[in-house]
Amino acid sequence: MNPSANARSSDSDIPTDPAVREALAWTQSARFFTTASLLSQLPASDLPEVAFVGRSNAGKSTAINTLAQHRRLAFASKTPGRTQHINLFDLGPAEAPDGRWADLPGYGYAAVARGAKLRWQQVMADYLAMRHVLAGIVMMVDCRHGFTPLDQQLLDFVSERVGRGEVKLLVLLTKADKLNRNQQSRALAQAQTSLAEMATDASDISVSLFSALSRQGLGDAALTLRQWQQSPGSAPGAEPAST
Ligand SMILES: Nc1nc2c(ncn2[C@@H]2O[C@H](COP(=O)(O)OP(=O)(O)O)[C@@H](O)[C@H]2O)c(=O)[nH]1
Ligand SMILES: [Mg+2]
Repeated sequence: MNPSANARSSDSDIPTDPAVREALAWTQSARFFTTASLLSQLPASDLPEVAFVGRSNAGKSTAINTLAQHRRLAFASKTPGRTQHINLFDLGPAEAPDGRWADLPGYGYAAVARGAKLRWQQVMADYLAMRHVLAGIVMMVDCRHGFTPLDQQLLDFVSERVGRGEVKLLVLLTKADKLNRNQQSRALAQAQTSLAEMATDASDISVSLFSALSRQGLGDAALTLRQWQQSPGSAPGAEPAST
């Protein structure tokens, strides 16, 4: 990846907040590391890892590519359900990566053969339950649909780790450009209400509107990911409460 490509944005796009600029420079350092189709193939690691999850077609690949400012880092496929493995990306300095992203297979795509679908849901479930370095989860949800039953199942599945503060959660309400201001506020309020049920004193849960098209929410998402990398909180009790 060519770092000078970061200067691509038009003037109005350049964030003035230095913290946002720094966070975006960091997310833009994302580069492909490796692919695993079995949990046992994942590298042993102590880098804080963030998993990207979402229903097929929710905009997960597009969100990753937008954060990374990279057209094809995560393949935004016209055939959803095709990415049936875990892709890992490294972040930070080339010689000393300081964070990692895991792009998990999208779920809920009906045309994936039932056997393969179950197997992949199991790989994802095992990853989310057992990956020790997992510091956070970014869930992409189409803002027009809100949480689907499958999204809700995944949230239920991770609620214990999230509730303990071991794993942080950011929900990106994607494709926000498809809604007007009022609809956006409503979608955000609804998602906040659902997520409030998961909140505990220890949890770190946030939700934000996001659009790859308008770049709405991009700076905030980058800031959150940067903060997670800097204080992963994977050692329970090691972190002071933030509120
Ligand atoms: N209007 C709009 N379309 C988007 C946005 N993000 C993704 N899409 C479209 O939604 C479809 C699915 O996106 P993709 O990233 O492949 O979804 P994935 O299956 O979750 O990885 C594609 O046609 C994208 O162009 C967005 O922010 N705005
Ligand atoms: Mg995809």
